[in-house]
Amino acid sequence: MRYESLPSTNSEVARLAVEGAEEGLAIVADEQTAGRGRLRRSWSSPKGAGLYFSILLRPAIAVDRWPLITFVAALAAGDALLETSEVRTDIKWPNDLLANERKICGILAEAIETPAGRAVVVGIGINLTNNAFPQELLGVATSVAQESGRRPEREAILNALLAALVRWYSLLHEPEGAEKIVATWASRSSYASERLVQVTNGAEIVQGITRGVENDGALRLETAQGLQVIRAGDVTSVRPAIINI
Ligand code: BT5
Repeated sequence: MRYESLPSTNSEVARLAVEGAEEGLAIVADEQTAGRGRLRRSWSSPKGAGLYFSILLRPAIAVDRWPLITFVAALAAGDALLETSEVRTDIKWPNDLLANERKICGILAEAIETPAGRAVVVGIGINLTNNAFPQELLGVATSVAQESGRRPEREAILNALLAALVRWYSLLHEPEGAEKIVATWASRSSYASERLVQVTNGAEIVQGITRGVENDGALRLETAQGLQVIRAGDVTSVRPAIINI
């Protein structure tokens, strides 16, 4: 379903899911007036400047594997950008796609209760142009137009995204699928291992070196206090301190 404008495609899919919509219901909007990120943050969604997309999933896998749905979305969006626009992306745990270290795509997976059981709404926002970035995003965000040097082809990106989502989501339901998804995800993420990072989760801040991901998508972090398994938070890269002698 396509809309010119919606507050948030995730909210609309969630509303229809509660009314009984089936798995695969997908919504695209030209603009969002209240696009959301994680933790009540906002997702800048000006008209025509991005692909704002959400899909309803009713996964038939153990709930402890549901965090991998974010990985499925990141792999699918990465495929779509490479196949259609020759834009290579890096993945920052858990859900950001970066091109040249700037955010080109954000993913928001939300679990919801519906009469037909628990479901997930997966929202994907891909920046197509830089045209309407607000001031605060200028240094941290990028777009398909900027990275490819070409006019972004929204329909081609959407079609490739849908096809890639079907591929990776089907794999998630196969034996060994989760392991393959985690391995591919790690091979596409410069943050997955040997990276000095800071993880912020509310008031809690830890620093450490990343040591891969668990089979449910949690990040292993080697800190001064030992190995920690991180399930939520924001990761930022830390440059090793240069010590003057
Ligand atoms: C995300 O959250 O990155 C998830 C974004 C999901 C957006 C999609 S669009 C379709 C669907 N419908 C919705 O309402 N949402 C989904 P998070 O990791 O919390 O990052 C949010 C932060 O990214 C903000 O606080 C800003 O710093 C930054 N940001 C906001 N808009 C951006 C943009 N267009 N491009 C790059 N960075 C942005």
